[in-house]
Amino acid sequence: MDNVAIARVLGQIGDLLEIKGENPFKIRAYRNAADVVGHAAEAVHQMDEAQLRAWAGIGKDLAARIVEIAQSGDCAVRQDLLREFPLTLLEVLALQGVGPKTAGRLFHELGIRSLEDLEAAAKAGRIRALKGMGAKKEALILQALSERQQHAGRHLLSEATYAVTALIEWLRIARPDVPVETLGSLRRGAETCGDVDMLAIAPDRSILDVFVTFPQVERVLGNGETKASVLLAGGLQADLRVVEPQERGAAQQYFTGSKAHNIVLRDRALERGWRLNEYGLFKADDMSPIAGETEEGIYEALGMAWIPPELRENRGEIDAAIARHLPELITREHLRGDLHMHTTESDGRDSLEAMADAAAARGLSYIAITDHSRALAMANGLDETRVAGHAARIRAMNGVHSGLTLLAGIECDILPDGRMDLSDDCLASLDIVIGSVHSSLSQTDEEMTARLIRAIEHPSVDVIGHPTNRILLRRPPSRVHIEKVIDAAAANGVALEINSHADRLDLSDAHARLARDRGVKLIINSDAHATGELDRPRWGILVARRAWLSAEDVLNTMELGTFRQSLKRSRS
Ligand code: DGT
Ligand code: CA
Ligand code: CA
Ligand code: ZN
Repeated sequence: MDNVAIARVLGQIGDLLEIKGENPFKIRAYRNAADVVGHAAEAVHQMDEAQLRAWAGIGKDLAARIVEIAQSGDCAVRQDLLREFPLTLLEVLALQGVGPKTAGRLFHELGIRSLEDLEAAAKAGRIRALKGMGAKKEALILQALSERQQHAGRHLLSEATYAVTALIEWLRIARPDVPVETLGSLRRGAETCGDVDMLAIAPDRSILDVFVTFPQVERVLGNGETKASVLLAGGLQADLRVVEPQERGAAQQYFTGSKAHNIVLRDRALERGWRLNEYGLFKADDMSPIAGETEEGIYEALGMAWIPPELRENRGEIDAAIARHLPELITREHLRGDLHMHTTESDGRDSLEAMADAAAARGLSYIAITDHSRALAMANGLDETRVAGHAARIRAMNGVHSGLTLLAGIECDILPDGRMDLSDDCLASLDIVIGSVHSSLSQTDEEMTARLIRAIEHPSVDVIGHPTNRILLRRPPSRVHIEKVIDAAAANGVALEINSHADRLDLSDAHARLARDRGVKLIINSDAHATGELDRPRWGILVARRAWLSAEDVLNTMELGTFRQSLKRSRS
């Protein structure tokens, strides 16, 4: 089991203990263990109890539990708890506005075991009858249920990727001779995915039997001659198809999609008297094969260049491929800097020194430390005095790592009326300023648009962070007239962020493409709150590629000198 999967089981135990009303220290111990394991750089399944006990907060018992989970996928403590509470109660707990106390009461007092039970009870008005709940709470639960319904069955790109990485590793260990790859929305880098489509290239179906025995399989949905389907822990469905080498390209092309892209290609084949399907490209009259072993062969036969998967959405890529004018897409290797990260000075988990070490280890040539400003009191945001001290410490770190430059920055709150949370002098004294909205998210679109434009017009704001504030599958983007914001950014030389936090991916691919088309530069940032999160730009890069961006569209691909000259503060 990989660290994320082990952390999920530990987190579930913490949740179940809390529903049960167990000792808070015990609950906290499991939550802490989930956090530590989930963020660990080492593969926990390769560690023994003694090594685990060296970690803060992991005692003898907990270390034994973790080893048990890593080896078997489960542990006796969790099984005991599941005899008391159904696993589906955790879905009730995960609902916006339902804490462990509420979940426990719903279970004990109303016999609610699942989301279905909860919906029935809320609709029948039985929740308001509980002491201290009321009609308002009941309405909130119904609203949370309907929001959940809209996202039902979709998963974050990052979560699906972690699950599939572990699954592919499982297959590789058992059958190193069989190539396995991921297709569908995951290969296209889409921000969420419905199910995972996988392909194995093999002469027979035997790998399917390895696939269905993956320890994180919760239920086998089917295991046939050429395809098997499973439901993984966390509710993600994965399909594995087996094809022979001569069909590989056709299967890759077909199951990568998107459906809209495939339909246009299929029509192009039909116009030529050909057939295109998951087995190959054929002449319609005698079904003799034209292409199918490679994707390139299929695209070339249809008169166009091979198209990167991220572009396959029928948004102009087919005409561009025919004209041989596809963009040279940005890659991870182009990124030289990361301009948005937090330290223990505000709400980060790691120190300034640790963040700099980690950035240097990743080969970055410049970073900006951008802790929160005072309006985010919850995050221990900085006032002007603390900003000055912190900036001095950041700048004093220059020279510690040869090849890494640290910029003193801030992620300054944009107040509800569009003013900045820190004084003009303070902001002007820094190397880079990100302006971000973190409060009053439910403003009207007039208010939010005016608020962002006022920030964009501030002389010291260089970047707008996570411009729409969406949380994927949880919170819709704020209401904002995005084209007006983009045009204001273009007019003022302000860059817009692609925030790589897998829950955010904000700007979205469509908005980032629009911004580029209107002359705005983008910056791909990690928004890391811990050293491990400096790897997040892998998700932001996918957004940028889906937005058709090249390296020159993204400021932090530039050398430090050019980068700094491109910021608004040095242009005016
Ligand atoms: P998802 O799973 O909702 O995130 O999105 P996809 O794109 O992975 O869609 P999925 O899993 O339903 O199917 C995988 C690919 O298979 C899809 O992108 C294109 C291809 N495909 C599926 N159904 C059809 C179809 O009816 N016609 C054509 N031409 N292609 C299809
Ligand atoms: Ca899929
Ligand atoms: Ca599928
Ligand atoms: Zn932020």
